[in-house]
Amino acid sequence: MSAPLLSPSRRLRRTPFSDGVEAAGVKAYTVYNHMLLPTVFRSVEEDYRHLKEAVQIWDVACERQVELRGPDAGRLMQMLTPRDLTRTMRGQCLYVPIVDGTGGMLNDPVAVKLAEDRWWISIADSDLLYWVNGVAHGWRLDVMVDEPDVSPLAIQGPKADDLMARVFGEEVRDIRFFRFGHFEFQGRDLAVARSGYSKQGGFEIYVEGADLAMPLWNALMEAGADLDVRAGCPNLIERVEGGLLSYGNDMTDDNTPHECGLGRFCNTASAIGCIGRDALLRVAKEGPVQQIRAIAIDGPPVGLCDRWWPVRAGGDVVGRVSSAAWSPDFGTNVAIGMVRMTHWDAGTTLEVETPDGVRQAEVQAGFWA
Ligand code: THG
Repeated sequence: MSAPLLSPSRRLRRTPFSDGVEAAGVKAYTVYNHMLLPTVFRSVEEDYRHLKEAVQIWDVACERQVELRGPDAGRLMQMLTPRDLTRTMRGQCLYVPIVDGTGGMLNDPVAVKLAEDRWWISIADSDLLYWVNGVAHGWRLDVMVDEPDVSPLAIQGPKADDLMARVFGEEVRDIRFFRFGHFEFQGRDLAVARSGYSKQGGFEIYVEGADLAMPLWNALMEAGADLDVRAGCPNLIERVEGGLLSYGNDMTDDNTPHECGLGRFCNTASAIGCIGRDALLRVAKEGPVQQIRAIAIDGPPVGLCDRWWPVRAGGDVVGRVSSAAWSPDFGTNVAIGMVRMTHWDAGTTLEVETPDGVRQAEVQAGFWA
């Protein structure tokens, strides 16, 4: 049986790169921020191998930007996150948990500080714009909040530096991790950051203006022909190996940043103004009772995880698996799950209820890559 198709419509937004993605033979999409996000080009395993060996161009326009502009932009940004932003400089990107009044995760975006009075929040898959607008209005802040015409294009893989240098000049090699600089393409200024949703290294170009999208896509494809550049996309296997979390899959607004293992991105005590601060300070005293773990699942390749798979010990449910894939490089099924404190130590044996049967599994000391 073949999987049903998704019916296209205006509500399911195409991206400024969709023509290029389709010319490159995209085989499957998912929906992210009401927009198309490619998930497969050749096969998930072929795409994975190529990502680790060469360089890929990813249409991640679905990482929409929530722009904050105005005198209260910085104040608003700090209200949204328990990460202390006081020492953040223009030109920096920051991975920031966004929490509600109960300390529940609303999103886990990359915040981009363009100027003292101008930020982009490069969001994961949730309608964060409404929350941010609500906060701005509720507190009568002097700030404009909207979604500008900005579409990120990621260049990922070990040959990303070589490809980018050909299009933007040798100076791109000097961009540090999670920093960005301004680079020119066809006379227009673009923010180019060293970041991206893989552990293979690379860049993200914040393409301002949909009219620039296909010219840039084509320029990169032409410049990288001899580097075996291909269209690619965030790769399930590679991101699970690397422990990159997916909002809506691995965590929801029922989870605190600490449960998600994002405590290292929180400075709750000094994040004065953060809306969830009091709630997080209260739960921080006790510590989380469940937390994200890397889990190895025994046996042959598992199928796609499109619902939480119960995790048991003895007969008791002690957690859930939220993302899983067969890893060719590690020779096991790699997975991300939420596990109760009583069973979260490395080496603990678990049973995972997958759709094709119960599998033995083991809590890992850390992610694979
Ligand atoms: N880039 C941009 N926007 C994004 C993503 C991105 N929006 C959606 C989604 N991805 C948000 N989620 C993440 C998750 C992980 C990381 C970035 C965004 C990430 N984490 C690194 C890690 O965990 O190793 C580094 C974090 C750090 O050290 O600061 O990169 O990918 N623009």
